[in-house]
Amino acid sequence: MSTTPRVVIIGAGIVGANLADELTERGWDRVTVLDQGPLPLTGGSTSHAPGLVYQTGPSKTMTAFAQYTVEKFTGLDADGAWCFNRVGGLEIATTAERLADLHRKQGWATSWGVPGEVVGPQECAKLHPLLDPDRILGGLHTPTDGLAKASRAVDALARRAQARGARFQGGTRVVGVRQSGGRVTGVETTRGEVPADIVVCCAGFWGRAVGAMAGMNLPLLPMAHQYVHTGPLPELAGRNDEHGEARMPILRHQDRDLYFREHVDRLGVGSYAHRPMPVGLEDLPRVDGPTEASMPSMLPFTGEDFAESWEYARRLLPALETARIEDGFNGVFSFTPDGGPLIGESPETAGFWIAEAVWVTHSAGVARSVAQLLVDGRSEVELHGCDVHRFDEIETAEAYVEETARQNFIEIYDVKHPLQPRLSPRDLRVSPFHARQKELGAVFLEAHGWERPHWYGANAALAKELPMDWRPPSRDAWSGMFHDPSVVAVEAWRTRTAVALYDMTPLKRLEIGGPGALAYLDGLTTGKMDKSVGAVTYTLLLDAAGGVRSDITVARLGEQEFQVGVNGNIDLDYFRRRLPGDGSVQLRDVTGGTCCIGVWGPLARDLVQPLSRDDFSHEGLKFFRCKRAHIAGIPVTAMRLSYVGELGWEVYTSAEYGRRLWDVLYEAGRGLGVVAAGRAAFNSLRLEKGYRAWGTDMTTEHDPYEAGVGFAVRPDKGPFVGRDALAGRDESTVTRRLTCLTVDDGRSVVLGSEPVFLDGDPAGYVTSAAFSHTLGTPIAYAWLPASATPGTPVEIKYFDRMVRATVAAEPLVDPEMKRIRR
Ligand code: FAD
Ligand code: THG
Repeated sequence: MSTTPRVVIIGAGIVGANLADELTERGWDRVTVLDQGPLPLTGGSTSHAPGLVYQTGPSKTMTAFAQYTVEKFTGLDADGAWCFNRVGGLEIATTAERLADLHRKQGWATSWGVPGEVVGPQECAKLHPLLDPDRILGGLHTPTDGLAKASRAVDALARRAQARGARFQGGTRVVGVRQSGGRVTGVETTRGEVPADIVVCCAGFWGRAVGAMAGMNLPLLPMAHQYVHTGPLPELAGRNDEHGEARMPILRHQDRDLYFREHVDRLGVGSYAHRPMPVGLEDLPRVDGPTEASMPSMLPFTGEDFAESWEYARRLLPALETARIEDGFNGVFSFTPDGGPLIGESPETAGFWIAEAVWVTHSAGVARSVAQLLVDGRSEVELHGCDVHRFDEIETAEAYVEETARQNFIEIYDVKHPLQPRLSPRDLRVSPFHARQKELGAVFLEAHGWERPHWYGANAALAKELPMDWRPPSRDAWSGMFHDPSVVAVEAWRTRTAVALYDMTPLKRLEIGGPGALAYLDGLTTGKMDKSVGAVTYTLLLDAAGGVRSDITVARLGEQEFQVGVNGNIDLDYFRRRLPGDGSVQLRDVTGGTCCIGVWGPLARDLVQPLSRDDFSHEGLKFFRCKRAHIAGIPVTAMRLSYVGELGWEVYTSAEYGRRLWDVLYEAGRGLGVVAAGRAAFNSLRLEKGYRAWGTDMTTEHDPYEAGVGFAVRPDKGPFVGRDALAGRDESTVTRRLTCLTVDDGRSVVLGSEPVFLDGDPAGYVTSAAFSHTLGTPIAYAWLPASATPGTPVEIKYFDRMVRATVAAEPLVDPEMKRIRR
């Protein structure tokens, strides 16, 4: 009798079937897959998915998911019939902007290990003979992309899982989730109760309803998307047999939001060009027995929404001029606020998991990661961009989800700049300094609903005062978007030579207190926590394999009172679910009720000390110490640290004093040359100083020694999560490293995710990059083999151009810490 946990999977679509396969492969054989629809064609999104698999995207993780889907489905068949047909992928450009973007995408492909090359119009037409080469400028050809036969793969996966002991049961709707003492115990269904130790919701676009049964508020919106089949095309006659279905690459025409595939002698055409069409679950067609032409996830075709797309399709593919649309439908699937999937465990009901908003493309990869999370406690592919807990509460509100998901639909194929802000909804969360920031002409970008000044227009007036060696070179249009080089130069210059105010309010901070707090923090972090009151510690959260889950700061404000600066809601969720059951530790997110100004620069002390009777001298408040104090009568907590690498403090106060604190500092700073400074300068300065940004520079895929934060690990302090996994590793054993680069020509700024070449071969990728105003040259950090030591020449591929760079010793600015510790 097996003793592995009893798992119920809700939903037998491509995600549920893959998960049953992955779990049973790992020896978990007590798996029951329930679906409200009949098997194997349940009537969910998978039942009608045309199955185009394009692997490459901006996200390394999503690309890795897709790569695994291709690999797995290539080795899968149902009675000899294929589950993956490697016809290749082709994305064509009809505008210069798109062609440039395909080069950028080719860079991602290289960074993440997908073969691909940008080819000319003639080559495109050779690959896809229906294309008229005169109507296109070129294309990105990715030979390992292709078609997944999703419904057949479900069948094949289900059979394989069943052979290993899994049970699949159709016609069974889950209507409730059972729990006891905060743990899931089973599900209620239309055919009775099914006990379970673990329940995984793979209910596709029904996910919001199923999640709600366990108290989860999933940020997911079902929307319709149009797909049609043409009638038979003479040009395709005799090309494909029924079995093979297709030979030409799957085709994308993103300038018109269209994609194409062959269905034997017909074409299928999908469009994202139409208006967003959110779907209420109550509006789904009621179908008794789903067929390929009629199922709950297929709404009636609204031809008028497709009319324009059809015209553009005909313009691209002349063969369509004599063709007609034979049938079409409005198919339903899931959208989220940032387009990513939703993976994770309920915060309230332990053992209730979700794997939602997943495309066929990523399905096997997501399922493998979920299986690894359940069986091993850790996914080999890092998941922070997929974690359901990455959203703050405001981002899960229904109105927010509806608006942002609609916008994602509209922008799905747009050329998107990495800094491009959403236009709406905005002004959801503002710091107490917001009115002042607006007066100073702040240009705001948004993150998790927060308005964050990127730079301040008012500082443009100081550009003429910039010393010659601080004047930045001009930039190419792309790297210069959402940027103002000379204003950012002013803000960086004043930070390094005078003093600047940075709004640090959006940085999430937690209050952790109680008799058990010290031991609790000690067990979860890599650093020594039992320091004197007033100590601040830069420390890491690791996973069980020693991967970096986060880097945080822990300030000991009292014997049993800590303020913890974290990287986002994932950290809050992590701390919350590890609270001891005995109530000895309390945890509170105090971000919204408080605010923070980073007061940084060589004149920071000249600014703050005259405003306070408390001692802000080097001796009175040393580096990485904190204390409660008053500034101009305002009660504050001052922490002596600086992510930009200058003398100064993070000054915290409660929200109602924020504006006064800002005004007092700004007024008193006038004679010292104070400026308000934004995130653009901030990012450049922190990179010069070598400070890592978690999620961008390092994730759970990296250990602290590789990431260059090994100094924060104290293996001798006693047990903590991840310690044993690091045994025997240190800086000298690493085979890859987060590496600092300077750009040779002094002017080519890259943005991140570009591939880096060593001796002519792709060897890694850029994480963060910026123009270093202090050095007067662009800089970047990149993951590279450890053999790339300082002085090694490398090349960064930026669009279609090779940018020469050199590995540098880091940090580039103030390695001796003279600026900070004085
Ligand atoms: P589903 O396949 O919907 O499975 C969820 C299952 O859960 C359903 O079978 C449902 O019956 C069951 N269920 C729900 N609630 C309950 C309950 N309470 N009790 C029991 N069972 C329940 N993706 C690609 O990668 N490439 C493409 O080319 C592509 N093209 C698409 C074209 C169209 C027109 C559409 C609409 C989608 C397309 N997609 C594509 C997206 C893709 O189809 C979906 O993302 C994917 O199929 C979702 O799989 P799933 O297993 O999560 O959901
Ligand atoms: N401020 C606070 N908390 C934070 C951040 C912050 N938590 C999340 C994130 N940012 C953490 N990142 C860093 C990175 C580097 C430093 C601080 C926070 C830093 N490092 C010193 C160094 O490497 O020189 C540490 C020196 C030491 O350990 O003594 O300052 O911005 N509150």
